[in-house]
Amino acid sequence: MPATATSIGSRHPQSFDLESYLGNHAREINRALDHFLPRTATRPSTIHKAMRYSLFAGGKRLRPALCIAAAEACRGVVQDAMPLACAVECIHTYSLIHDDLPAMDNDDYRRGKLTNHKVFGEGIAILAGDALLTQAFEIAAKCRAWSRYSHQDVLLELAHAAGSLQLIAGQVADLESEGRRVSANQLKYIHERKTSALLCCSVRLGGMSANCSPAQLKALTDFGYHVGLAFQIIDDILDVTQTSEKLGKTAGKDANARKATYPAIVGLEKSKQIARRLTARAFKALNVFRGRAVALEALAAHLLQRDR
Ligand code: GRG
Repeated sequence: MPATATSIGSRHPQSFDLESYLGNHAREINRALDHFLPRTATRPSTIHKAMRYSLFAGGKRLRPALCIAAAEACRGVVQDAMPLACAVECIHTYSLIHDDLPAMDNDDYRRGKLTNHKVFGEGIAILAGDALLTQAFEIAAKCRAWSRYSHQDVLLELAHAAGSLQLIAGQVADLESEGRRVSANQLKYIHERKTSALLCCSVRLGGMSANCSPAQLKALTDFGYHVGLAFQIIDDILDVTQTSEKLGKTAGKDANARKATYPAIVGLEKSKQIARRLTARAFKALNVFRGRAVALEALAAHLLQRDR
């Protein structure tokens, strides 16, 4: 059943067919990614096969969809947002490949398929992640610039989200917290960086691709931050409530690795409550768009209600 923007109390009565929206955009995103990446036959073929293996393994494309939806809320066009949407997906896929490595989360399945290192070996998997991260900056460097936002702004945005103060910081804190007692505040620190930073970056870049106003950028930042936190809490809930088949990755890993999660610290019901509260905060941030952010609303509702 398509999620509707009305289902979590949207102010806009019209229903929004998110399933078609995500399906149509996923096809466009896949076409654009295919265009940006070197062909598998390009030497050295192994690395391009490995990069494409994980990139086209069936990811939900939520970050690029958020990027495009943010551009639309700011009256932008898909074509301008697309390179940045693809850059974010490349960074996301790199982080998953590296996260699955034996030295990190050591997982055999991702996106319903064997993980990159299981197919290509650890060395190539590390390099495929490195190459996708680099590819993201190449794609972003080739995009157009806008009167309010230069290439430098766009590149800094990506570097900040992926760097040692955000994505990497979250992963470091996550690794160091394994098997330890972690407070709710420390967990929030991890979620802000490991998950929220890239989601926030996705919507900010979408806004920038539409030459958004400073007030719109601020609203998108607020939206992305809260949706990102809710997203990770739901991910942790799914890890304990869903099967590996449904998730396309090994379920129950957090508990087995004695990982800090909201369900482990505050319980399932309270975790759901917190995710709902964060999503409501994200909704509130969209007020400035005066009804033009329907896709962002539907996406936030969907992320809260998703089952995989
Ligand atoms: C830099 C190695 C490194 C890691 C950074 C992103 C990350 C930290 C680790 C990956 C695993 C993880 C729990 C990430 C948090 C964000 C998250 C829940 C990712 C899964 O995102 P989905 O559900 O995945 O959008 P698909 O496969 O659909 O794209």
